[in-house]
Amino acid sequence: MLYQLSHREGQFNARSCKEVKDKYGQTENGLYYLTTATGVVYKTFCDMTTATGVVYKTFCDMTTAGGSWTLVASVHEDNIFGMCTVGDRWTSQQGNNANWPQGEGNRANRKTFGTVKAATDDDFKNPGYYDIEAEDMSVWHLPNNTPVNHWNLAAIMRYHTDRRFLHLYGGNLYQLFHSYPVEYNVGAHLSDNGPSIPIVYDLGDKESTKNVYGRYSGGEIEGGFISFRDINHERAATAICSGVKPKSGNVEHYCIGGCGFFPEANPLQCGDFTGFAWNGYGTHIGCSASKQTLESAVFLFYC
Ligand code: 3S6
Ligand code: CA
Ligand code: CA
Repeated sequence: MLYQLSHREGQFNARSCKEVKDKYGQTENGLYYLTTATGVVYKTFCDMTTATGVVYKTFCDMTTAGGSWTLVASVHEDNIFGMCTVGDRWTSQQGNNANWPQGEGNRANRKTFGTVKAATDDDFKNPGYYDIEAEDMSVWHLPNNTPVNHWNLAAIMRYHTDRRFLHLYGGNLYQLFHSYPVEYNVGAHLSDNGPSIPIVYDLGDKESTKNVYGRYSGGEIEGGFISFRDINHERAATAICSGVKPKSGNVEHYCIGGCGFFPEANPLQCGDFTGFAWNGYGTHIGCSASKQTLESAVFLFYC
């Protein structure tokens, strides 16, 4: 399917792809401009003005499960050998550092970065990440450097949640990660992990999810879930375990993002894709994820 990119740009005043569909009847997948909520800003007690929303462009998936899904972020590993160096925006660009226990902190702040068209080439975080009040999430694993008009076909794993779990966690990941900070030494593995939510696969299944990660790691995970803020044996926290619920504390091999400090084999596990190349680059043996996984970005959508 080829998306038409330009004719509809700028036409709507919508806060999410759901509004683009529900209010304006748009049903085509593609790029749309969205606007964050307008609100009252108090300069002083007596002087208030209306803040205009922030306008940004992102991708809308109008078809999956009959929903309208807004792309709010992508997590991309630019260099698995760069251990918390430039490009590890979701983890830390400041090195593997115990004095930097939350790393960049970008999961729980309003900083934005990247562009929608480069979302398979670099990290992407738009204002929808914190602005949209959502119920469910959808996730696509897309090979690096895939152009927008091929996204639909190029995905290697796709799934969504359907239980409105985000209601329980403040309506988006910004709020969820406030409740479950991705921070070194915040708790212990398994006992202090964040929520694991059942998923419905749109491409892939429980078994193929195990093949996404290392062969040994496959025995440490259960497919069919998305999990948040999972902690490893050394008390390092990761952000998202895509497609899996961890059964052990070696979460650095199948959970992405992270805090600013990973004690084990310092600094080998620090990065957006943490310890995905633990037993070699793309080998898929031991705890190494497959090459396809290593060279794919993880797209996060809200509905
Ligand atoms: C093949 C991967 C097993 O898991 C890893 O090995 C894990 O992250 C480490 O904590 C562990 C030791 O290096 C092996 O005992
Ligand atoms: Ca990155
Ligand atoms: Ca480990």
